Amino acid sequence: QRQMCIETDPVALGTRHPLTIVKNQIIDIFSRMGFTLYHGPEVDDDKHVFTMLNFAADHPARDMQDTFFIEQSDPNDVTKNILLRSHTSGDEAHYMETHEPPIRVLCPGRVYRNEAISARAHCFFHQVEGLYVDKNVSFTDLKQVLLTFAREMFGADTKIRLRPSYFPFTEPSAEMDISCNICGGKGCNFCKHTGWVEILGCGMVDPHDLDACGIDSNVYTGYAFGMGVERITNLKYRVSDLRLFSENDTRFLREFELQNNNKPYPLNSLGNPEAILFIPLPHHYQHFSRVKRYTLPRIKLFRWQLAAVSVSYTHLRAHETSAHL
Ligand code: 2U9
Repeated sequence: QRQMCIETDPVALGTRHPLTIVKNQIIDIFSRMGFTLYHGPEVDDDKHVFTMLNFAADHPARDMQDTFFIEQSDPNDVTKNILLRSHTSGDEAHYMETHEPPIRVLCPGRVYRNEAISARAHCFFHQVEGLYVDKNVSFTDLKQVLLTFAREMFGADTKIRLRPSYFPFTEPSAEMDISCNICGGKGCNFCKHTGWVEILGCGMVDPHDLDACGIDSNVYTGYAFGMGVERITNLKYRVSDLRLFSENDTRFLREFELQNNNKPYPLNSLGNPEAILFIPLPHHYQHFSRVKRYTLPRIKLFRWQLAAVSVSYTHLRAHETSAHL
């Protein structure tokens, strides 16, 4: 009898990527506050990424220096451009076009910006943005939701502070800091002795965005927020070099094994199991990369730190009912 199967060594299972772990923690916290998930396209049109979000035709973000353009069919009309999205806000524009309020949606995804690659910047990163549109949505609602998020993510003692800022798509706008999770707000090198570290941007949705997406701004108001997953991950795990996230170095990825234990593999909004390992940048973007080969820096992450985070996360899950607003 012929042997039909070739015996092989067992295939080692990968571990979840640290950015996936943190993205899932963010999704988990906001899901418990009633946000649903929506994934939009990474290659999108100017209309959804910029025009509907109140970016002026000559806004610098529309510049070739900042955004990767795929196609420019009409040189006289920027709104016809096809591009790699530079933020996930276009997803919310797509969602608002096709859904009636009340809308409470969370849009995670990869975004692209034309940056020289270094330890502190990359030509792509990951965002999670949230949007809530309904009658009588106020800045107070936004503050309470973000305070709950900060406490769940960084510990029950975390304080928040909002500073006025500017974004084209929100008015008023703010940047949010949390009390430094290293020194507890006393001041250290990490927080540059201020006691605070910035974690996200937010604001009330500009009425122009609502109208542009077919929602009557005389009836509805909304808030929105956006955060970089790399930034939140660095705050939690102190990854010293952004490039570690996209090199697929298993010595780095294995540092997060403990975080993968006993967690189910969730399905994304398309019903597919999410990618466990990182998908490298497609080759046609790589000529933008100015990264040189370099030796792996010593990873400033110790087992006891991971274990400590696991414990606080388990503790959170045990108390999740208290998080309902
Ligand atoms: C619509 C209207 C408003 C999403 C928002 C931010 C503030 C923000 C940055 C955080 C760090 C991007 O990753 S980052 O560089 N984001 O500060 N994002 S409000 O506002 C929206 C989105 C969609 C229709």
